[in-house]
Amino acid sequence: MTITFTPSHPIWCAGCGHFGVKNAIVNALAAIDQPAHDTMVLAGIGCSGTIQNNIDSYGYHALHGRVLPTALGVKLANPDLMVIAAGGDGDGYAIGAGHLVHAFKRNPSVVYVLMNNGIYGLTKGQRSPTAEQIDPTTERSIDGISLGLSIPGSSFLARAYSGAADQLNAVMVAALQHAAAGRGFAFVEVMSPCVTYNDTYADWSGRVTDVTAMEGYDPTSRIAAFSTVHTLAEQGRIPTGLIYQSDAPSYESAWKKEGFNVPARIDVSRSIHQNSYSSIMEKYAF
Ligand SMILES: Cc1ncc(C[n+]2csc(CCOP(=O)(O)OP(=O)(O)O)c2C)c(N)n1
Ligand code: SF4
Ligand SMILES: [Mg+2]
Repeated sequence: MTITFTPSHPIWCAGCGHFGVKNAIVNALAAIDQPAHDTMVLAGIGCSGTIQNNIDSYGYHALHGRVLPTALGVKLANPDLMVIAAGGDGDGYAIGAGHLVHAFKRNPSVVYVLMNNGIYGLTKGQRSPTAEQIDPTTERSIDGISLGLSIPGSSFLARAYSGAADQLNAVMVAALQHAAAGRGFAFVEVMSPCVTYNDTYADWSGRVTDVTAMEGYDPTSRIAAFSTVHTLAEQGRIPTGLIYQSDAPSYESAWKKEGFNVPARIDVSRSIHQNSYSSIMEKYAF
């Protein structure tokens, strides 16, 4: 198999958290032996939105906030692909928030990696929906994990931190395995500091708390996950790890039941359509 796309080098500032995210995706693809020619990475607009250029796979740069519907379209067209959507907190929690809600609800087997740096990095540091760190008195931050937990269809909710590579790698492998097994939407929020406009490494390093290391933590209990996430948040902690995983039915399992004809498997050879093509041409011929 000839791979026609050569990944380019990232263009991020030295120290940007997005490097860790890119490495984790590359490592996880290798860990599960995922072939590049069966992998599609799509990204939104932002510094985070250039990540698909740096991964050995097919790639697509979606409109700002529209990476999830585009990724869902790819999965719908060819469910055999590993589809990874990626983007920033602006892309996913502001302009794209409506799509995120419905992705949780539909539960397609797509991995979504949201790089949270609390700002719009690409456009030079405006506050994003998670900008609590900039001015805690004005606005409170959106919590994507709680949002996911509040929607019954959600099946995989995890958070990791670019400054903790081992945990990030483990979470990413689990997310890819969840999607590869057709278990539904694998949401990974990565706390990914922007060293240029909102350097949160020191703050976050002291606050991240791995729930999977907590004695008796049960990631299959939605109620326990809600309780733990909010208890930790009230203590000023940032809950990380595989927070929730369920067996909610995936979007594709519904198509399979209905006998949905997957576009990628439809025979589009000219001969199949020759009769209808000829009759249309006859209609318009002078
Ligand atoms: C429709 C539309 N509105 C606004 C913009 C301007 N814009 C470009 S990137 C961006 C936000 C980027 O922030 P984020 O998604 O958090 O990514 P980061 O750069 O922080 O990784 C915005 C608002 C745009 N490109 N398109
Ligand atoms: S501006 Fe911030 S988010 Fe963008 S590449 Fe630089 S450090 Fe990363
Ligand atoms: Mg951002």
